[in-house]
Amino acid sequence: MKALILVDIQNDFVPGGALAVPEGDRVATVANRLMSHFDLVVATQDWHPADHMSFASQHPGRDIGEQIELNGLPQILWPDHCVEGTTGADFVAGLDTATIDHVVRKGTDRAIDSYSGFFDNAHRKSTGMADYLKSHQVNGVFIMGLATDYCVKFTALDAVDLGFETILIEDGCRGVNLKPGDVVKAIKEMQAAGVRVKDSDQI
Ligand code: VGL
Ligand code: ZN
Repeated sequence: MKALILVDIQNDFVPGGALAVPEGDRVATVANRLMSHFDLVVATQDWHPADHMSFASQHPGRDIGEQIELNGLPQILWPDHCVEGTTGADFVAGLDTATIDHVVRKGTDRAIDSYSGFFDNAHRKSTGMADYLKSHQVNGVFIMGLATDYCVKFTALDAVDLGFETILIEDGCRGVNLKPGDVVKAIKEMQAAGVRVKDSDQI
């Protein structure tokens, strides 16, 4: 069984949103085109409480984009984004949500970020995604969405670690590029870990 994992295709990550990823609005079309080719479609949502500790607003004197240490882990400070229940956290309007079989919400614990759709950044708590996929006999996952250099990357790395055959759909992703070259670096890191990279027209 093959699953399509749609990572964080939410209003705050597309132009006009709080943490806009350049061209982030392009990926919904790719997702809509691919969904019907899969046995199972799972979507993640970044879903933070309003006082999430990854928000620069929770650290007076600190700026967006700065790296701090948060409970022993490196943490980049972000603008307030994907606050639970807000429009910014909703799937983008153009995404065919009726075709999504299961939604996984992550980043719900104030004290720890969760880039991966499988685990928090300390790998302490699982989101239930792996169990869900395994209970549906999924052995291969195709991953796309936002952002290539954060949530897509860590979701793909965990998927490989968990033993799934993992394919990144490169044209279905866009990245933040906080530092120039971050997206290219992220793709190389994924490949080195065993992720295969394809474009959506090869699927
Ligand atoms: C993401 C930064 C903060 C992502 C989520 O979806 O890639 N990036 N929260
Ligand atoms: Zn977030």
